[in-house]
Amino acid sequence: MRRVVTGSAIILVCTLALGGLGWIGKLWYESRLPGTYSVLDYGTPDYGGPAAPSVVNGMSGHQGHSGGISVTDLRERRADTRPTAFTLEARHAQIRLASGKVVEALTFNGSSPGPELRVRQSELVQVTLVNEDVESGVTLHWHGVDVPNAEDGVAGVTQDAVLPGERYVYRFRAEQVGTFWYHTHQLSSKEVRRGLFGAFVIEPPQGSGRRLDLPLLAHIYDGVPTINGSDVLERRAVAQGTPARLRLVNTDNASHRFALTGTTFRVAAVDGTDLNRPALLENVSIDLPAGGRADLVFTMPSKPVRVSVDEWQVGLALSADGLASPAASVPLTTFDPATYGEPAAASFDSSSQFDRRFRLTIGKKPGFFAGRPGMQWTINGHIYPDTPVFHVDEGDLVEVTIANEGNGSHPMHLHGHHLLVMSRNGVAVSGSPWWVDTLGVGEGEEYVVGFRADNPGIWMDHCHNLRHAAQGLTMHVAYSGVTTPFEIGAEHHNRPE
Ligand SMILES: [Cu+2]
Repeated sequence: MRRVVTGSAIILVCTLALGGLGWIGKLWYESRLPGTYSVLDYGTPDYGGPAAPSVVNGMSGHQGHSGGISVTDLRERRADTRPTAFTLEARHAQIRLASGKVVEALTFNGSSPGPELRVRQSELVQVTLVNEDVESGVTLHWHGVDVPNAEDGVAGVTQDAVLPGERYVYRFRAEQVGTFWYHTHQLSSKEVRRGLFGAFVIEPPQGSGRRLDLPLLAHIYDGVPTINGSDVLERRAVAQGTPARLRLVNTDNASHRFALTGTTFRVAAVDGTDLNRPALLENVSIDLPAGGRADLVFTMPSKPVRVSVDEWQVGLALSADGLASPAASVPLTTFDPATYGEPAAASFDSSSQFDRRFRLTIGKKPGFFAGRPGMQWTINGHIYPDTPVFHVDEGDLVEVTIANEGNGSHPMHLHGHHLLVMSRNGVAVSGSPWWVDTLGVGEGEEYVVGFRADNPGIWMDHCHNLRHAAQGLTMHVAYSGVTTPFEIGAEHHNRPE
């Protein structure tokens, strides 16, 4: 009797094991990606309830060619003025940091960060990208600038990667005043980390009006923390009474805590958008998600002030004689944009009639990503490339609930649009209208955000911890009828992440 039971058990176990192996084999098989594919060939279509789609636009890149509009046609039309022109040459270079450490970097024009590009509102910006010797190819993405889709710089979606010896011209109108940055969007998890980025500032037509106006880009090269490419405490002479604007930019993969000590200050803008009636702050630190920005304004006091980041020794000291070295200090109280400033009318709010409502839930599950087993990032339970495609029509008012049920925090970045943050963990935003393009979503947090679908195209929506994005924490927002002739892979080896 016992032998019969044991025999049955063995058969049952074997059957389950074989079935399990078969199931795992199927998951592996389905996770493999072809050498070349259109991003619209994959993805789980989502039309956003409760509104029914007015047009069923589940067209893939293949089916959508007839009657659709190509991303290449979505460009700046008003080219009536003479452009403000820049050239950025991507090349390998050795960079010697202030401490003497040498970094094998990828640079624009020989430096990293690349040159600061500064223009005034409504100028026509023209940037010629030249790839001298970056073998894997390069593009330029204008982080936070809601450019026409053809200028968005995503390899395999809006253009081909620019290979060594090639060039590519970007042209767009600078409409938004604020602090932005540019970076490559080809193999960005490797190329941005190694140095292919820089500051992009759009001033009001009359200029910024600040005698000290300085972008401060925090980045880690080869494990070495830096600000504007310096790994020591930089000192600068600033006269008392000088109006100052510090444009904090986090170009790193992790979120960082910035501090300005020795003075009171205001957070004038977040992600390139001014805040309404920002209050005076003191001894408050500012957490910036990867890719995020904040502009701090203050009047230079008689005593020295200092910018610090985390526990880094690197920093910026400002004083009358330029010699002071105030100690690093990062206050424990953290700036909260959800309650800062005063409410003001925005173009819509949480009580508006939304045409589409989506959920974007970040999680993790065991499975295969590109043929490799492991714990994988998921969006709404799907592993890339089956992560959702949010389909929208031009003009839609769109609500997205972003929930982080995975581990760690995820700086979610939607291209081509700004998101109005309406609530966090069920609590309505009570301060200034809070517009973002990069929203740090902490573990267990849930945000409700909204945007107007007013910039047709195929747009990435991804985690700006670029390592996570390369591991599949990426998806797309696609407008009805928009198609792309570009493909991931292909002869330009397009790989946006
Ligand atoms: Cu992430």
